[in-house]
Amino acid sequence: MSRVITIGAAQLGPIARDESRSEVVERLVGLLDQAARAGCDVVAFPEMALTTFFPRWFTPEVDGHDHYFEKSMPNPEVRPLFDEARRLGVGFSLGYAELTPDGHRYNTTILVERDGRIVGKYRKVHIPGHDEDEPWRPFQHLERRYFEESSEGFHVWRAFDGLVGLATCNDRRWPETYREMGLQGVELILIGYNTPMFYAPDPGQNALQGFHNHLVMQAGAYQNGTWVVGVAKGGIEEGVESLAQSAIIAPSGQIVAQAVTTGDELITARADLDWCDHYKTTLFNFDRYRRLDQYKRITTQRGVILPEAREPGPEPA
Ligand code: CDV
Repeated sequence: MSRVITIGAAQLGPIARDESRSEVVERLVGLLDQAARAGCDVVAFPEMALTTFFPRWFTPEVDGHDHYFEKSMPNPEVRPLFDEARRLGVGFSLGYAELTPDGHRYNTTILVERDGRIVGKYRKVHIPGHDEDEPWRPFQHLERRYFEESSEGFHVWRAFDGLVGLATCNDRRWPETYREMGLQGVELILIGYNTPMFYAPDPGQNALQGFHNHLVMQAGAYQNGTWVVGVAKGGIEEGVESLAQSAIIAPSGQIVAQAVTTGDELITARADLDWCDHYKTTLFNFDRYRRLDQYKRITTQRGVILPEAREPGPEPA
């Protein structure tokens, strides 16, 4: 049986602070319709795809942005997207801010199958930024104020005739993200992101945003023999410019489709999930070549521990 599926990445342009959920969902439905016409089986939407990226503003109370959070999914405003997905037979991933009934806030992404069922939920593990107001910055990145770090880890689900995983924005920079899913046999990882072009702690990195974005996702794809989709909310949102350059990456690490605008744009690619095996059974045959006993620091040590300084002495023989 052929396991060739058509994947879409539905990049979004800015979402204004006062744009309603219904207006945004209309945009998402429009992209989903385009995806159906292009023959897509699954479409990835960005991180926090229903609202503006609110962690750029400080509120004295942590619940000050709760109106941007979803208390249930699908809720009545998002329902049209699920209905359209089921009608068209196109699945999707969708990022949003989640407020649980017991008061926890997560940066969440769900995976929805072609029949409109939620088959996977991932809560962001690597939460970047800071948790207090830092007025020296031109804008804030208060994800650590408004979201908890999830302790639920990385999952892979059987969906779309393959093995599908989710990750969110900053997760894509960490090799552990991909390897955790690689060790579950992942064949397709869907990643949404909001990446400001201006990085306040070290503006020297600004010019490299596009390079770093593709560098980490291409490496993650190749080193784990998996398809990777990176999908942006790009453009200038409430005065803050964010990276676009959404991309679909093959298990070889090659980019096979890339967005050319910074606004709402669908890109697609035909993806042979069996192509993953070329890498999973050769260079990255984990079972044959990984050296577990040599990697202990990876799960037992968080920060860097430098080797002890030594007095200069004779060279080792
Ligand atoms: N939304 C994000 O996770 N953004 C981070 C920024 C703050 C560096 C990212 O890794 O793109």
